[in-house]
Amino acid sequence: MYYNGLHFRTIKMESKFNRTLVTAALPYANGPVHIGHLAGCYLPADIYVRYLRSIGTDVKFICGSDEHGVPITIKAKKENTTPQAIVDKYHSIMGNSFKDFGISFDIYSRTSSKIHHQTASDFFKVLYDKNVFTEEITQQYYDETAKQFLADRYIVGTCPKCANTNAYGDQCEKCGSTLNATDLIDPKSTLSGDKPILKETKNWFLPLDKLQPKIKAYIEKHADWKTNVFGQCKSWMDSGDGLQPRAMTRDLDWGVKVPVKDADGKVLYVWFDAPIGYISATKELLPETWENYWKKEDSRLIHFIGKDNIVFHCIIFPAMLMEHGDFILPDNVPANEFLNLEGDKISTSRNWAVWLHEYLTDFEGKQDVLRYTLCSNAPETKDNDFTWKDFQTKNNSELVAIFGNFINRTLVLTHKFYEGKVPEATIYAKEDLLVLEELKNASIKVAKALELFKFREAINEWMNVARIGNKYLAETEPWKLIKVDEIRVKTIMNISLQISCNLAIMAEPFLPFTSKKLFELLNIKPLNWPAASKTDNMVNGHVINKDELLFSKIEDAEIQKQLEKLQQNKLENLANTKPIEIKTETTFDDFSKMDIRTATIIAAEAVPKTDKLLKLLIDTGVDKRVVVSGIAQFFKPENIIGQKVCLLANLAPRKIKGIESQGMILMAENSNGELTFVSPIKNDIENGSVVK
Ligand code: B3M
Ligand code: ZN
Repeated sequence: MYYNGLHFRTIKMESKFNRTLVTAALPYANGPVHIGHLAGCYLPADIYVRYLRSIGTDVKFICGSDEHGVPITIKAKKENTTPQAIVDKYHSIMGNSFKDFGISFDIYSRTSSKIHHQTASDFFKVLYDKNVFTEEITQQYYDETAKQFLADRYIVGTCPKCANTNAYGDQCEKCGSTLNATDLIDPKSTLSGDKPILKETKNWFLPLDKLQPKIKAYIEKHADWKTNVFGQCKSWMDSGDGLQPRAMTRDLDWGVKVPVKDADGKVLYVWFDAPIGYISATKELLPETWENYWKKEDSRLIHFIGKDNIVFHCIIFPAMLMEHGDFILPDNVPANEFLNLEGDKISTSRNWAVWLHEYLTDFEGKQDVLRYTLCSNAPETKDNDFTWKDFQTKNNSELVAIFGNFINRTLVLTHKFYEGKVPEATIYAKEDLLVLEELKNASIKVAKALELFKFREAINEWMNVARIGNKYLAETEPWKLIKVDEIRVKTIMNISLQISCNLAIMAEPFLPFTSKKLFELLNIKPLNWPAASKTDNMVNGHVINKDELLFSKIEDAEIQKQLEKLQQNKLENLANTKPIEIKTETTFDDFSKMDIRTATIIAAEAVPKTDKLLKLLIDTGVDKRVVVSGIAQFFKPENIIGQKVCLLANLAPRKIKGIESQGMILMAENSNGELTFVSPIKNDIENGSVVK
């Protein structure tokens, strides 16, 4: 990292790249934006881009709505409307939220646009013509009433591994197993409720297995990626059988039509078309010059995403780009982990979220407070928690008490002593020179952290400048000194104004609204980053504007209101959860085939390499046997020893993770999916008693 007189650049950026394309994941247009989205990728991407603009990089910032795929069609069904109506509604809500929070995309496009359909279709055609895909005929579930093939999420059935009756066609959320739809016992279509039939269908697969060596070489060149990203890529390739072919087309009617023969009723897989959305949006933004950003080796491509999108951006999309041949590959993919809310996973369906549009009604004009909190607490290396209490502390003890306080004292004193005119610094004392030195270094420290995608560190270094300023004022006490040494006070106030100005420059990527306001208070045009290494931006005699507070205290009552709102959502959510439907009729004979006994858990341990499974040793009164149970999320092994249970004792034994499970313990599950033991009330009832 060095300073070349104009820009700060890392050696890498300076030597190789002349322009940068930054993308932020295209959010599904199926709901409004919440703080998890913002913290996960839009805020860090925006900070990075604003910084690059400020140092003079040729940069474009690309985003848009992801309007295809099952998430959209499912939402449409839920709201009883068409997919098009859903994407129209949310595309505009989301776009507005981003704008309101200062996310400075150069374009916010959408994948339902004509230009995108054309671009994605052409891209597929190139790979098809190059014989990249393998054609495979597979058996897929088909709903004869709804007359359509069923995507994985449209099929529910019983999990073959844990007997959960609500497992999806791709995954059982209870035991965490990855499934194929055809693994499900008793599959049902969620469209009609009917039992689907199996029907042959042809799809086109990207042979990631064959491409693995190339992809591996690409990943290994990027050991500089964030450890969470690099590690995940490596483990995808190194574990099990490595990469597997993946279908790039789907039997669905919502999406980009597959542009080849014999492909009626098929669309591109949403994860094939969505990343191409970055290309189409660039084309839309720059019809003449878009290719410079995508096809020239001196261009740098950076994808900001959340951790659940890593495989698509680091493996599948690069593989597509490689096979196409005309494009550069992503140079970095700085993915964040997840943000939780008050100790619980953010969830749209459970309404456990802070929605940006609601935040703005409650905290009008306070976008930067949220930006500050989310950045200084970003889930950069691990999942992190947003709490309203912490939000209040960040505002009151940092933005108000440190930054706001320093600026306010500087502006007020400048008006009081000099009628708002910047005083001249004449003689510098040792402590002045030290502060000026720290000020110059700060812009390098912040820049370096930003260039390494360390946004928490960067914003903290920025706040440190205000800390330095406060300490300087506290130690020199110009309000007292004015009576005895007017000359010296001029120097002190001049330096304080220089610090204020540099704070405004460096605030711009993080807190753009505040930066703008501070420049207005200082009565100067916004300056770019290189000026932050100078200490004479505020010119002698220049008149600043009347002081105004940049931040105000947030009271306990406001925080309480937010907490109550969340609590209310939780209650409403509980009230709205539908009772689980009664299964179809059965007979007494069927019931009496089941041998259910009271029993006791006498030993328990976690099954290695799983999150969900416990291996239990059960005393049935008749024998002692091993049962593998998917309850590890709810119970610690050490807490359930001695627990009385009911055991289905004549269930056919099954191997789970290599362990033979001989029976199943009965659990009650509430509508939130929480489990509790079904246990005889009389605790000393002997083991082996028959439940009937
Ligand atoms: N829409 C997934 C998501 O919103 C997906 C990202 C696409 S990026 C090309 O998390
Ligand atoms: Zn399961």
